[in-house]
Amino acid sequence: MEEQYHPEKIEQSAQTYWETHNSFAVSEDPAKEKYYCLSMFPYPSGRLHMGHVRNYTIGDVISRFQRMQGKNVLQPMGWDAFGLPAENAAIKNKVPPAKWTYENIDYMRDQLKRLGFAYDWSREIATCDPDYYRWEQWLFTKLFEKGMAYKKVAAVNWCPVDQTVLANEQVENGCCWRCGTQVVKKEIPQWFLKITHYADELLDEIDKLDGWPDQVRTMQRNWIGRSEGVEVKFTVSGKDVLLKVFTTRPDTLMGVTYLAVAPEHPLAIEAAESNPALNDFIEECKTIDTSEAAMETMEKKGMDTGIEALHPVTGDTLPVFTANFVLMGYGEGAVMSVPAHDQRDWEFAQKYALPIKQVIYPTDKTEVDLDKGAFTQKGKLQDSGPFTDLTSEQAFNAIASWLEKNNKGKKQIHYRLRDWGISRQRYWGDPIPIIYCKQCGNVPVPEKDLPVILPEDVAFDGVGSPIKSMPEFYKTTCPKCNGDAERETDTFDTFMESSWYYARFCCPDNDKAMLDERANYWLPVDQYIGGVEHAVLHLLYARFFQKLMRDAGLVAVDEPFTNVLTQGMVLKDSVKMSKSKGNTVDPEGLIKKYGADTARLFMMFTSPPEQSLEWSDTGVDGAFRFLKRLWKLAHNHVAGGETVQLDTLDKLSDDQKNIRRQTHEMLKKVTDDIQRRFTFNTAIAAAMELVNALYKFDDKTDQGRATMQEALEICTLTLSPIIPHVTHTLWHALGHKDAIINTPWPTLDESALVRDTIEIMVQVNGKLRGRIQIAVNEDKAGIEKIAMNDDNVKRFIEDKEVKKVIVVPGRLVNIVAS
Ligand code: ANZ
Ligand code: ZN
Repeated sequence: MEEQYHPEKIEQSAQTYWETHNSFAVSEDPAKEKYYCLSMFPYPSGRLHMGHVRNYTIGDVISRFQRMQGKNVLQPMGWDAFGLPAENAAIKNKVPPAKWTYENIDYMRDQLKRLGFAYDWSREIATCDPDYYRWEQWLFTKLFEKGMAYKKVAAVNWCPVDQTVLANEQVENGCCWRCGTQVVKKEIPQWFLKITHYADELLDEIDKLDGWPDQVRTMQRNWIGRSEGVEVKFTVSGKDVLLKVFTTRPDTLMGVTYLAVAPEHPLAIEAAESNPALNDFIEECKTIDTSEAAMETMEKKGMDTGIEALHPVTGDTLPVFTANFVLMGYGEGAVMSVPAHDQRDWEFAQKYALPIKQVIYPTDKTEVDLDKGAFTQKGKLQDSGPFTDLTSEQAFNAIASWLEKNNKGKKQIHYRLRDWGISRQRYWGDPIPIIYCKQCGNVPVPEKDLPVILPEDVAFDGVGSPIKSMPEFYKTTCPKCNGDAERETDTFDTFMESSWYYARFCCPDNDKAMLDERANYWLPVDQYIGGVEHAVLHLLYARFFQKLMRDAGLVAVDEPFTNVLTQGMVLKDSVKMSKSKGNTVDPEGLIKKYGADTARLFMMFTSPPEQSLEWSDTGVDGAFRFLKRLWKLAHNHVAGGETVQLDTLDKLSDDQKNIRRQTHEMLKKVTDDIQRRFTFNTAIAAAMELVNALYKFDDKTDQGRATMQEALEICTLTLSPIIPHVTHTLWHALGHKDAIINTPWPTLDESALVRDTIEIMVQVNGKLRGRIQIAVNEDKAGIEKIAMNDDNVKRFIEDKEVKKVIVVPGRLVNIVAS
């Protein structure tokens, strides 16, 4: 064993060993307990960033630990390879997106290998590979046949100058990122997946996901947003039409003073035909950002449509407004406005001088000041005709029944969740496998003709997708009637590919089917690790796909991920490390200077995985110094030659027993910290403490060296998931032929934990004056004698008279003297 720690050399040799021995390749073994550990795969942007290093180190430590527990561990890796950045880079560097992507993959794969992650590389997936995306196309055609995929007209961002659709990221302050023209909404036909069909199941099963962070579960619940309410029908005066609204507060029905419809609502559009001002207002609303965040903060505006509607109970006439905050896509695209009890309606009523009628009062009868704002809580009803004096809860049911009986409404459940729009008018994505035929309509590409391959060798200028102007791509014949037809040139949202990659990792080589029985061996993923930014969409879409695949008979389990860990951010100077902040530290420099083990150790030592991690140069240095210290300790020990077998405890000296106890205490703590709590930082701290104790333990006797040998072995084994390279070398240096990667986790020796002496405190007149070691079975008289004989204690009592000695066994001795 060399005297100096040379990370580049030993890391290289450990990696070569793993590669030549195929150390991380796994197959299904029914005799072994399986463990599937997955980290969110990266977008191949070009280089790894610190967030990746952290994410993948956490996953790797868990995987290696589980493997040492005897489990059959699958840890795969791949590339979320379609998407917009490749198109941007293509414009900038004049390389086709495919070439750019594959080059990045090659570079980043090397970086991952350099970090020593235990991936089964034989399962690598790149989602832009036709062998992968063909199955997504195949599933889509099945979903189309089942009615789970459908087409409807929906709005996109459109640049009138570039004549192109823009992704949300390409709209900057409402303008086109290329030419600065104001972006407009354009209605075009697009494909949707019926995620709403699974809304209830997706919601109900959140309760069972007890291995998920609570925060993520709450976010998913809110995103699905189930609300129970009532659909109320208002008659439009002078017309034979009904205006339907959805409300979660039917108890406030008697306080409705006006109605409001979305600008795209048919009633508003009809009224605008004879009202130019209204028409202008509706046009103006089309340019606004309807994202949730924007809707919250924008100024609430509206206009009277001139239409009147009749209150279903009183028959009073109510004005119908159109308002920019009413969404066409939610409920019925219309609301009954109750300004006394809804803050938004209240502000609107103030602005347009509409009446405010209080119908709910607080149960504790406190005064309500409607000049200050709406009273939005539930309570009891007043001025509500037949419903007066009911509680809000009673009124909910009473009013719903009344409406139902009079055919003016019914109870209804609404979801915030919308069907998933999956069409993108981009080039670098999975082509949607549909053929348009004038005779036959939308025809799915037959299985035998899949995949529809995306041409990769294209000239890409960024204005429009090249396949939209490539007749050799889109001109085809109809699979049904053989007539001339055209292909869909839109591609799938790239969230599609990341929604099922976890399942494909189980059988990536199957060229006959999307999934096979191997998926049932490995799924669900036991531990999924990734960024909290994916807490809603990605995780929800993956859960949805699991159900789609289950209902297509491809997999058995209902949920894809048993446990989810969302790792915290990597910060520098307390702000997120990011390109836009210009405060990144390149992992490559770190690895070059210190080696991968230092990078890994720093990541795991600095904070527990769910908390943010503050970058620190001194922290990195500290991690490096520890590795050198560990190396030197082992070197000094190994230089003394071979060691003998460790004797039984009763033959060891107190110091030797002490070291054995500390060693096994550390083993116990590290096992628990990693397995149950994922607090790798405290596990490492325990190992560091042991190393400190071992430096002080200078016992060159045979049993002394045997004690040291055991301590170093346990230290090496327990740290090996975190710092796999240096421990690979140390393990051999400690005399083992077999590689540490094939060695199980050490066994705890409970007997080594037993202390035969304990330390207790000795007080004189209530002040701590000494600490004594006593045998655990020492009686009170014996303890008293030892305490009185302690040198320091003696100094405090020698010129005094001892009045009383109180012995609290196991804890302390208090001597009262004066
Ligand atoms: C009357 C009312 C009175 C309401 C009151 C609330 C409080 P959630 O819970 O999110 O489902 N609403 C209904 N459709 C809408 C649309 N298309 N655009 C904007 N707002 C809409 O919200 C349901 C509530 O949101 C409904 O209940 C309705 O306002 C409003 F004291 O009706 B409520
Ligand atoms: Zn046809």
